[in-house]
Amino acid sequence: MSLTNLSVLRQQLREHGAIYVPRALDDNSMRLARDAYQWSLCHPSRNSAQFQGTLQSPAKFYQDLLNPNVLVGYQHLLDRSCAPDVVAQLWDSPDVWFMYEQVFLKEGGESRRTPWHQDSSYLPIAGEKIAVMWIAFEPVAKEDSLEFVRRSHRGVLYDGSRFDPGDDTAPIYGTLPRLPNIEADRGRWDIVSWAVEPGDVLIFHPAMLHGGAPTHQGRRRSTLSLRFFGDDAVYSPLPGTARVGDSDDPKRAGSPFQDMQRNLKNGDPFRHPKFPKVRPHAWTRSP
Ligand SMILES: O=C(O)CCC(=O)C(=O)O
Repeated sequence: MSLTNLSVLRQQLREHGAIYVPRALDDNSMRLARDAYQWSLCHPSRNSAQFQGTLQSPAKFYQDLLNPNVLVGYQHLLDRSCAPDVVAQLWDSPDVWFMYEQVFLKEGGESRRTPWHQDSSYLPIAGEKIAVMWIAFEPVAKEDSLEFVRRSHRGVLYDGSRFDPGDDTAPIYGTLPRLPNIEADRGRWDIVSWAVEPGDVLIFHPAMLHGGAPTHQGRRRSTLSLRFFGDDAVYSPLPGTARVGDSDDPKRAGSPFQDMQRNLKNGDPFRHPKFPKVRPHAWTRSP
């Protein structure tokens, strides 16, 4: 597997923070990705959530992430698909660790947007070699796709979004700058998006401001986000936020992030036995 225009893709990922990679995943990799996605739907974790469609519509907007048994359902994908190799090529670096998965399903009418946010607002990790791979299982038109504010990974780290149906910018911590209302003033922002076909992927740095378009009547959007990190990733607790990894956050209790909060200090290599090294193929997998 080798990517075309690799040097351009590498440069754009570094500078713009998000790229479209056509035909990144071959048929076998897509089959493994579908199997993993189905496994997630069949094995909801306690992090799974059903968001309201819009305030007016009952459409489905389901997500799940960080399943503690993910390696049962995702082992073949991580081991035998080319997804980690794509990331290794883009980083020009052989070492790739898997952090966690996230599945989204929007269908059944007018679903709400995925609010603008940065994944980094939820994650105690810093580094250049961190990537989210967004894989869509149906063709997605540009206007129905994931959107990004170009170069925002070099800008402000905003507070997380609570995904409050009444206010996309409602903060989770109150200690970081509040998210701007990008939807209210889209012209002010350098927004990019791409149409994708199954096999194409979007890859972005988790500090990128991004948001997902709504889906409409008769449409379904099922997507899988895989999060990887590389050898420069360090533990970096979020400034002024006690919540990530806190024991009083039920979703995080017992999660690798909670262990890290106890055992790592700022700047330590970002490592945990639940985040296995997937390339080169020397698995250090925990049961
Ligand atoms: O697919 C979506 O609507 C949102 C995806 C997303 O926010 C992510 O993968 O981080």
